Amino acid sequence: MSQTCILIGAPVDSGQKRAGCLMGPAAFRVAGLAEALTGLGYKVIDRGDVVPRPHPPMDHPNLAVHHLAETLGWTEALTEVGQAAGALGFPIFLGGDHSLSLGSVAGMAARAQAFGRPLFLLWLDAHTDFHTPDTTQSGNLHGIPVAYIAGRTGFEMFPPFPAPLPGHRICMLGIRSVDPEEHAALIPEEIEIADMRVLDERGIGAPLRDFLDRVRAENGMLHVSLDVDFLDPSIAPAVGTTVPGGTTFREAHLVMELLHESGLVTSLDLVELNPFLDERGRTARLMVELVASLMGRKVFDRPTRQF
Ligand code: 6HN
Ligand code: MN
Ligand code: MN
Ligand code: MN
Repeated sequence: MSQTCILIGAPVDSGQKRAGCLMGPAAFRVAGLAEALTGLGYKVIDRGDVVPRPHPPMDHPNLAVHHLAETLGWTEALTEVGQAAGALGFPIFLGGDHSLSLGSVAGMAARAQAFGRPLFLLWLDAHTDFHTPDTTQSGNLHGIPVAYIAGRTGFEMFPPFPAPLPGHRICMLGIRSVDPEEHAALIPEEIEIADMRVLDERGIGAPLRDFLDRVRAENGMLHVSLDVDFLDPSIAPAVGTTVPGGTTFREAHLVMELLHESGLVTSLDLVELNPFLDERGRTARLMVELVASLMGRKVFDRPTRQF
């Protein structure tokens, strides 16, 4: 892992209808993200909040779609900022709702392409976010980023995604809410979906280790996108799209610890935190603790082979 972390504030709120995610970057800062990383020995550069590119208003044949122009403006700006930051260190995108991943992952894909390495994606979420602008019923564009990343058609108004990811380079953990249109589109895909049933049966470590083996075998770069609703609402209430039956405190930390030990992670999104819905900052603080685990905090420093 790179020794410099670059914090990129992405106060995106246009991908859904419940205002508040725009306060996310500030909440992560107040919860001590930079201090946690510095405490682990990293150099931290906070480049402040990104400003979306101005974009002319745009309609979509699917009349449910809203804030398309704003989403395009964010996508363009975050792609550019992400790619530039990725040349300097380990980018951490502070969301903002999940539509920010349209830009963050595009930037990381462009960086991986420049390095001549394949990009892999770990999607930690209750949802698959596999709609296109044509299939979304809610019209909320935080529900579309994985389809863009995987190269589905229906994104002609967006910048072409740099080197779309084939399904075998995408793994989803924590899934428990899939719309019928997403389900139909996912069936023929090779995307690995470890939904909650799989995690109940196999535990969370096994599918993750399998995926990490594949990343390693191809010398891949790994982007992790962490949606607050990956976590059970009882421990992480500050999100507009809670779904019961999410991952526990320890399951989430184990994911982060395994990711750290793999040494494969090269960028991170923290998304969907809505501080307006939080209880005294507990969700923001939990997210910061999870980042600390991902970046190397552990109770005992024992060799991996002991497990
Ligand atoms: N997220 N599938 C639902 C929709 O409205 O399209 C929920 C999307 C949730 C988005 O997890 O970032
Ligand atoms: Mn444009
Ligand atoms: Mn999501
Ligand atoms: Mn979600």
